[in-house]
Amino acid sequence: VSAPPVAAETVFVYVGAALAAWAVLLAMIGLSRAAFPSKGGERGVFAISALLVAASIGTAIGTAKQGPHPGEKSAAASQKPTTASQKLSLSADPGGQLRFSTKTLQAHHGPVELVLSNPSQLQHNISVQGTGINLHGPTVGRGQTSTVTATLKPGTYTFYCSVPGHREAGMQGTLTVK
Ligand SMILES: [Cu+2]
Repeated sequence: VSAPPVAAETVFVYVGAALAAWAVLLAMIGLSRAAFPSKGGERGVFAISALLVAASIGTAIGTAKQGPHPGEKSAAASQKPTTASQKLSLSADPGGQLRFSTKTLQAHHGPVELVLSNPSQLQHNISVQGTGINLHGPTVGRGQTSTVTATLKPGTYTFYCSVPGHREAGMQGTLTVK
């Protein structure tokens, strides 16, 4: 990549303006001097005209080839990691025990998605509690998933099942957010 797109567009404008000015100049000279162009000057006038037209086309192609501005592309790319949420997956005990597949989860601060798959015959959900929040995913039956999303600050949280009696019986764990 040679020149930045803005510079190429500016050059194109200048060349276009020069070409227009040249055409106007030729018309004025042609009107004021009946003999114009003289045999000696004819070749020079043609060469300058051809040069300006070629330069105009050349810069137009150069401008078109630039495509999207590099600045815009990198801005879009840098936005992605901040908007995408972290997905933490866990499951309920398939045999019907009141426990999750893990007692501990870790995440970086920011948007977090907790996804519980429930292979058990009991109804369960995934909930998260900590510094100022207590959120519940939907209570779901066998073969379904319960999801809860939250934007979490660094700290220690508890993930649990809010179906009565389940948390007390052991369906809970610690989510550490750094
Ligand atoms: Cu439960």
